[in-house]
Amino acid sequence: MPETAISTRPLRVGVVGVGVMGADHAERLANRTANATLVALADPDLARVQELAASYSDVTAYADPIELIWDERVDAVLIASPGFVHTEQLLACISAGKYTLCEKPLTMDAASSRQVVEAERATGQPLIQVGFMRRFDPEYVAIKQLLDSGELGRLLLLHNVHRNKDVPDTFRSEMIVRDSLVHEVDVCRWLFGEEIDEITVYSPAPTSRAAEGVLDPQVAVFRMAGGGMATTEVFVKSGIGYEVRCEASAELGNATVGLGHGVFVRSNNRWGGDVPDDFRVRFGTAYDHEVQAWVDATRRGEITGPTTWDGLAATVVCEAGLESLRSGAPVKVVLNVC
Ligand code: ISE
Repeated sequence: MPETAISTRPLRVGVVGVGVMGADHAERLANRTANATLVALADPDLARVQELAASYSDVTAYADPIELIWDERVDAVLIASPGFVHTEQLLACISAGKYTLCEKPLTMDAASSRQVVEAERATGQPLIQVGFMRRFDPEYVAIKQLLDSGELGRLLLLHNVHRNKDVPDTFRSEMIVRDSLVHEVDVCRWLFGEEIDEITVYSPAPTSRAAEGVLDPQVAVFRMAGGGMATTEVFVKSGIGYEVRCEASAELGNATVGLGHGVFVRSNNRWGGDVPDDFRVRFGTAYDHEVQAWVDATRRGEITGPTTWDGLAATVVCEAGLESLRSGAPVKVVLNVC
């Protein structure tokens, strides 16, 4: 067990990346996570990281994430930097023997995800959890338990909806696959309990609000290894709000999650209610549970959430999805055991 696994005092966590999610996780660790203390923040934007660090007590600000990772005061690392710097940072965490919670995607492509899985395996110890927070959302946990109980019989189909209200014009077609659809890749593997065998990504005529050249919305179809299927609409400039739903069709019935947030009013033949603005609101409880579960498991010297293998599997599916998005044809997913 790495020396950083501790159970007698609060876990001292360093957060890498202080964008939207990094700042959100820093606040969660500082104020709402039992048995954890925020001790360091790192971001190449030194002014921003210093300003955020100064809003907490005794938090060191680093411009270089690698320095934070090797800081002896840091027991464990939460990576919330952009995906394209994850490989270097994850490899540093593995070398330093630090337990890590890494926001998705694990890395940008299958080759680098494999590199991370192999480096972690060489230590003989799982160290990294991937931030697929839907697995910690009470509604998703409930549908998982219902499906696993067998009450609805065999799962046949999943229909997912993943809508963002808006994204900057820099959010390109590839990011819709790698940063957004990747969540439903994990949900489908998790709920079916099997791998994805084939992916097709369709792109209907884009919304007029889409930036030049961006294919938004997209519809992905997965064929599961056991013969089931899943559809996912991802629409990042939907203009509605943050809507994430999952509907499961099983042999003896149907179950849906994602409708129960806020107050849905029905009156005078009309219905309506609030739609949360973004994922921090909709999945706030899931993030709290995810970070708490990671802190608790790390203090026991364990990884209990989605592993690097789950991260690698999602990267491989997304890579095939990008090929399908370009060609319009189904692409076989080849997930060789490494
Ligand atoms: C973002 O990175 C997330 O992870 C959100 O959950 C997702 O809805 C959004 O589309 C991504 O950009």
